[in-house]
Amino acid sequence: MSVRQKNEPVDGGQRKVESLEPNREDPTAGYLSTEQGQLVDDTDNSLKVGPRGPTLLEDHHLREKITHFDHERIPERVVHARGTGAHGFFQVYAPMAEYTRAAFLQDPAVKTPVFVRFSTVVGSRGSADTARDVRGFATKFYTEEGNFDLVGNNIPVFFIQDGIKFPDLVHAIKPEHDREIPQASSAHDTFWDFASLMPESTHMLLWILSDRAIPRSFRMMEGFGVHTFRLVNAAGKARFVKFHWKPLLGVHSLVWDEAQKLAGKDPDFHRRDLWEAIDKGDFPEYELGLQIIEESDEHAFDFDLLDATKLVPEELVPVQRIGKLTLTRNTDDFFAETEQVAYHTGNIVSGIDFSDDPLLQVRNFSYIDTQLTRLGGPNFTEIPINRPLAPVHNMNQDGFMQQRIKVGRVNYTPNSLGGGCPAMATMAQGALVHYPEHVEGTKLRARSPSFKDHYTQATLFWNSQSDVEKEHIIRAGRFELGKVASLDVRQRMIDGFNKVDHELASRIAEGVGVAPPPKLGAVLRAPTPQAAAGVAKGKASSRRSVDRSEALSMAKTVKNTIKSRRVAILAAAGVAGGELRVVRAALEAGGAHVQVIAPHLGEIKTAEGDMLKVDASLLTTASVMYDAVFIPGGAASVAAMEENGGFIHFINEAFKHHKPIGASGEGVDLLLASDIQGVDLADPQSAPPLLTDQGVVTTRDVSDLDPFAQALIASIMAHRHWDRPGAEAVPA
Ligand code: HDE
Repeated sequence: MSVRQKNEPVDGGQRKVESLEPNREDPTAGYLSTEQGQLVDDTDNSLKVGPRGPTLLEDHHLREKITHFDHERIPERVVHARGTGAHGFFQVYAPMAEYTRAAFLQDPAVKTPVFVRFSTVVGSRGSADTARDVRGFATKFYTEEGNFDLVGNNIPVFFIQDGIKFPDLVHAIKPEHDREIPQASSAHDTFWDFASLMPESTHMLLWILSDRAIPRSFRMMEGFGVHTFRLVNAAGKARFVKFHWKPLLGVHSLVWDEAQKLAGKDPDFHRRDLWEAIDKGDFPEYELGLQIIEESDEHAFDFDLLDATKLVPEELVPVQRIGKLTLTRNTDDFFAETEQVAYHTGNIVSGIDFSDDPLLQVRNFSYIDTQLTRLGGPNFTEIPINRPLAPVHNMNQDGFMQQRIKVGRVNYTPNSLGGGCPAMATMAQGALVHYPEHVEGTKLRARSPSFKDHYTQATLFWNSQSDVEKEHIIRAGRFELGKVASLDVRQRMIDGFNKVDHELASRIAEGVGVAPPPKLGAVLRAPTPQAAAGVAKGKASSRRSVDRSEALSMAKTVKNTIKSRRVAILAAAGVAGGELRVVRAALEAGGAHVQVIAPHLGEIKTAEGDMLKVDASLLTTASVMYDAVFIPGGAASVAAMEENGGFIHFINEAFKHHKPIGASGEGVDLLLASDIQGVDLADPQSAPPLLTDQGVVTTRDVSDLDPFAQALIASIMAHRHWDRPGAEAVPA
């Protein structure tokens, strides 16, 4: 597109601004104007006395432009400051009337619009996406009965049981107060000091140390409502419910070394991944899952349903998948949409209700309160991204930035001058009538005894992990505590882990200069009798629990697709263009996104003599940005890459991060020149022509590359190949 000349508006000089949707506008349409609508003749030079100044105060356009700029920032979120959002829709699979009267969960033909914001918790707005952290997964459903916000995380439990501890938790985990170090990291003294004194956080700590805290993509992580909520049907019958999001691409993670490197190479890794996926039409999909629990089963488990440090094992209450969320549209205006969206756990619709979880109860106060500061006043509900699609009629008025112009004299109820309106709705008409829960008790500051077992589910999580996942938890523990200067804190935390599992604690201890703890007898880890009594209300024999839960491990997640996986093809001048194209076509047919990486941008000449477009220069990219790598043959190409440490490093790193690697023809020689070890590579002398070993696929025979491409695809589906003893030895 040619650059438009000054005084040449795209719309031919019409001052009408095309509205794409209400509240959306195209700033490039028409002539440049001030906020007051006056046309501007020059926005490049301030008004001066003579060309060398001084500048005049009467330059209204200048002052307005600078003033507006000066006020562009609003306070970032206290937590979850770093995030990214997308639009989409939700559709239920079948009417859910048996369980809930919520209108948006009845008709499979209805597409309810949603806006989802994913986030990290600890870092500030400009921090890196790949920090070890919980991810926020907040969904605003714009239902016909008003907005329902499911403000969840990608981890099903939380650090604390009572919201009154939230400021302490957040103060401890954020950068340390006196020095504002470290950014977006829990690996520091104040966090582990707090955590080691808060046994209730133990279960969550295990999740945080696991690979769940370093997701590969927002598109490949689960979501959880965390708290127990209620579903209530039209007859008023209530059941408890836990909300889940299940990603159709499966649950996949990065490795920690990769996550740290990405924080430098591409701090926007997750944001970019989501944007590009939606842009390319790879719409992220998640099924909404419900665990429904009869009220009569409130005390049937060996934990309290109101305790947010506990999950309901899927083996005890299966997750029913009842509908699907699809993200289909990127934002037009990051600030107006992602930054200004205001989620609130209190935003529910008729048929969905709260439980008495003391964490949820505090959240129901906090979210609206925080918006008053963040968005500057009570009218944030009128900002387009927050406005419900359902009509709004009420007597709220005035305040900063009021957008509505309310007509008439009547601004109170009851009234007769306004005909008694607006009228009150009934439950049958969709009014948000709260579940009439019966409550009674003594006013006191206390924690229920049924909340006191802090270790059983931490041990359940640990026992449910695969060996590889356990190893990653141990290493993460060594990293986190390894950054803690205080020996007392490290010691106390090892003692805490010892109550979860002796091997876990001893192995972390080994890495952080703490003496291995003694093995504890089972009795020390069991819930106190008081706790057990509190849960079961005297019926201990009926309490349900499990020792292992497969759903808590990522090992058996979905591994049947390469859709949207990023594959790097390494090439230089003289590359075997035929090999490259055949394999690329097969990968793209499977839905992968393939990029040719060469020493420079532009084009390279293939061995066949034609020109091949380069997608990225080696300088601007890195193996950590890709899921897999393929090296086609071409003697000159491979010789050039052998001379370039950058390509060798690329391969070393991909191997170290357990990624699928493919090489054909002379491409195998580049693998031989790298530092990868412990795998068999196709060798013209001794090995079979096509060889797959620990996710490394090689062939010398390039006459028919189809079997090779299929083997590489299978390797990419597996996501990571953990069974590589040589990976740790690779210098990268
Ligand atoms: Fe939040 N949380 N939170 N939180 N939270 C906020 O609200 C709070 C908790 C979660 O993308 C804040 O608008 C308290 C659990 C998400 O905009 C704030 C407590 C879970 C987001 C707040 C919790 C969450 C927030 C900051 C303990 C998982 C980002 C800015 C009682 C179920 C939403 C804002 C977005 C954001 C308070 C605990 C999830 C300060 C007091 C548990 C996904 O209001």
